[in-house]
Amino acid sequence: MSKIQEIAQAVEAGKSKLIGGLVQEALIAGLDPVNILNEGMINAMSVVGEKFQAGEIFVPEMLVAARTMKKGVEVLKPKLAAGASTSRGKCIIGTVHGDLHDIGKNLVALMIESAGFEVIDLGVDVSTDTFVNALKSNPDAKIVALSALLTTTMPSMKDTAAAIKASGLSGFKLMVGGAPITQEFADQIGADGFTTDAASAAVLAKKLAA
Ligand code: B1M
Repeated sequence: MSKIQEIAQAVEAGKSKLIGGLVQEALIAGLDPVNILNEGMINAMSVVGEKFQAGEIFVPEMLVAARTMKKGVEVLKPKLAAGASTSRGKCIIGTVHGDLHDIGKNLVALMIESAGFEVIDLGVDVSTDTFVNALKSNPDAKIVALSALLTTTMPSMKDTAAAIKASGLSGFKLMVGGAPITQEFADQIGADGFTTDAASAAVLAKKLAA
């Protein structure tokens, strides 16, 4: 079994005590950190999602898989975020109200930070008021980034986008993403940009802030 397969299996099975060592071993063996993330951990989370949908596993198993992935990402972080500086301005990011998923949002935050932004991470289940207040407290923010993982929280994203527009604040760009989000939905809610993954989110943030 390859090291990547071992990592994927550890994430799927929620082996949180093993994951750090496995990721270290993969890095020492010279494997690409982005491959470890994508092929090892993100793919494993998709399998976890499929098993949940099929009723083969339940929320507690999803939770331990998520915890395991987070531990693995901690080990990868220094490799993924090399060269961070804060010269591109501020980015306010959060997962919208009602939504507790943060692994993807954290990866997006990490990549945007490593692209040179100062990231203000509001966390998960972030209310529209919290987003608007963060923007008021940081009128120099260049980017507001919204994440949603549930079809049921897409309306929260829409409400947040509407509240931000209604606040009359300006000088920033709004970008959105997350598994159920599409370019069509992003256009509908008036977002300035949409991407499907963390790496392209960082590229988009740079483009929007330029
Ligand atoms: Co949840 N969950 N979950 N879950 N969960 C999904 C999302 C689901 C698809 C699983 C499934 O059924 N197949 C499903 C949603 C179905 C739907 O709405 N269509 C689901 C469900 C139903 C639920 C609950 C309702 C289950 C329940 O309680 N009955 C519940 C909801 C809780 C809530 O939020 N209110 C729930 C709970 C949880 C846990 C708490 C147990 C846990 C989250 C732990 C955590 O995040 N700290 C969890 C997990 C782990 C998952 C899966 C298995 C994995 C998510 C993940 O971390 N993926 C997920 C299945 C799946 O994704 N295949 C599932 C890895 C991560 C790197 O990818 O988050 O997609 P992702 O992020 C990507 C892109 O989306 C993108 O870039 C990221 C990196 O490449 N991206 C952006 C994300 N944000 C972006 C922002 C951008 C740009 C790109 O710009 C701003």
